[in-house]
Amino acid sequence: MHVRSILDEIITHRPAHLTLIDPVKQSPARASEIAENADKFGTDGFLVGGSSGVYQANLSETVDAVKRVSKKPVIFFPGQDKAYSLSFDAMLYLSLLNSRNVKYVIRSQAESALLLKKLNVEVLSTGYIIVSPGMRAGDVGEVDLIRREDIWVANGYAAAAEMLGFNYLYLECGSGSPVTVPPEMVRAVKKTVDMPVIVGGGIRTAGVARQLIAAGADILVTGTVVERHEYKQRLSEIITAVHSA
Ligand code: 1GP
Repeated sequence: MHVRSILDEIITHRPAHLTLIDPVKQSPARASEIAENADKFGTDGFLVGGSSGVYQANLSETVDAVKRVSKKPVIFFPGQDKAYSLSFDAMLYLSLLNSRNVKYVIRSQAESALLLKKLNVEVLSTGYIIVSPGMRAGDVGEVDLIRREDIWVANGYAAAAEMLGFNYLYLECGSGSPVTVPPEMVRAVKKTVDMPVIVGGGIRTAGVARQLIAAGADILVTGTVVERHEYKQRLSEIITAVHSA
């Protein structure tokens, strides 16, 4: 499976939805159940990973649990921990552009690049920028958060990401955030760059998903929604809103 072609083909027709499953947040059995339902509701793929607490065992068991119930792409979402599974279809190859720590910008990528190349892992090269409040991703990534009103700063990072040749731009405001990336920031960034824009953090309702899609987001990521006991209706409404935009 060539994940970039699959995603890019989808987003030439309509926006896409990815379901984020953090291995720390539930058992593999529960991850399987979530993935099965998300697949049924029409999600376009899965991101598996989290900021911290991800180890070889919980990561591999969660990827395998998702793979057992869905044929859609399963993509690694790396955090600060060193763990990987060969069952992934691709890896979100993130450079955290507004980190103060060069480790998250390029150094840890340089440490793993030769191995990933040798293993022929498909990487989705992604400029990752974190907007306030940033939550745990902002803390762990030692980020100089982009303030919500600083649209021109976001635009600068976006233009730099495009000129540096990243395939995707990811605007994040942190898992569990009470707010999303401001739609006006997404709109401004989409006017500046001609590249797919992924938006995540704080998306909990179909209405909010619709606003971000109307602003031009190509791919929305939701995670916290599926960590709730009663997630099915919410998830299905969000996916329908993304697809019917
Ligand atoms: C992925 O951090 C997001 O970009 C997920 O955020 O958990 O708030 O949906 P939520």
